[in-house]
Amino acid sequence: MLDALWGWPPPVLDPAGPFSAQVTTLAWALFGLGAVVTVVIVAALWAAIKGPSKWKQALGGERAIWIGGIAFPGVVLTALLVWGLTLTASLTEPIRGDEMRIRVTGEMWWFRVQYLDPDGNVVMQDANEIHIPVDTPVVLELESADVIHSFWVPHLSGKKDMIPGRRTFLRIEADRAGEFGGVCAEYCGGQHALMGFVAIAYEPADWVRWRDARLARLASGVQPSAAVARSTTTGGRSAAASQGRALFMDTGCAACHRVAGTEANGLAGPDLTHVGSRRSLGAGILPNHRGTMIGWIGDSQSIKPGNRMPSYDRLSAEELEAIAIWLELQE
Ligand code: HEC
Ligand SMILES: [Cu+2]
Repeated sequence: MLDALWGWPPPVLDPAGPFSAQVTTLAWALFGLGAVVTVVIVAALWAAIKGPSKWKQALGGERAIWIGGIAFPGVVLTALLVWGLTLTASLTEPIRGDEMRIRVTGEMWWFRVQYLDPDGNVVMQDANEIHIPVDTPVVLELESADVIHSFWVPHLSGKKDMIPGRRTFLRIEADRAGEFGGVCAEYCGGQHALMGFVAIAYEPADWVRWRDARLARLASGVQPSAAVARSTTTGGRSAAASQGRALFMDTGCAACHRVAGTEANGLAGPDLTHVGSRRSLGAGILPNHRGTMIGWIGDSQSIKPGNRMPSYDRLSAEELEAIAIWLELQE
């Protein structure tokens, strides 16, 4: 979540994968060589203007400026430019072969996530988080539904703009399991600062288990009733859950949100098929539990003013809780 970005060391200096490690190395090299160039230029100026006369003779006044102030910075900065461009070209290379593919679409102010098969067909849908296996390069296909956004998980890669009408690519890879926070890194309107994201990296076997569980759930196609049945065993909440389901379908939620296996098929908002297992709500800004779910549905306009979901303050506390209970079961 967003606070994961405020730790020490800052994530840009704490790479968790080969692509971000390259970016970090480049950043240190830019910083270090930038400092060297500055010192050399100042020294050349000093030698040219104020240096002892024997230095002036050796460097010939103007010659110091030509060497230290023009030739040296020219060579160093050109080398850094070539290195930087080569690196960014390799990070943003499109799909080559059988890499794992995930399409991420920036929307005001959240991220749509679609897992693709090798042919580019959508296999699973989600929002505001991606789940990846460690030591596996993943190619993200970045798109935008409205304005320019930018995708950035500093632990895992560089940042790349998401541009309307165009598809860009970004390679990410994790070398350790864990949760890595991300943000939109290009100002995109009022709630830009609250447009966050979580990347979750698993050991490969755990990732396969995670994926198979999701695919099995999707294939069963009956998860809501199964979930309600399951809730009976976890505290007799099935009445509330089925009331929540009915409210979800009848109060307009289903027009904007999709829950696979139900009649809810809206596309304007985040896919809620797996919202119960999400780490966060509101695009990375709230931890996900019953209280925040109720708060978000009842009053998302206070939490994230101007976001594209209306506050449901006309629903009673019981109704909000019933919807939250049903959504919790959508794992
Ligand atoms: C007009 C379309 C619209 C309607 C109607 C709507 N939502 Fe939303 N909903 C959105 C949008 C857009 C977001 C993303 C907001 C953001 O993060 O900027 C969202 C976010 C959410 C989230 C957080 C998801 C996440 O992963 O962060 C939940 C939960 C949610 N809505 C539940 C509901 C429920 C329950 C209802 C009905 C009571 C409802 N929504 C009605 C558009 C809608
Ligand atoms: Cu933004």
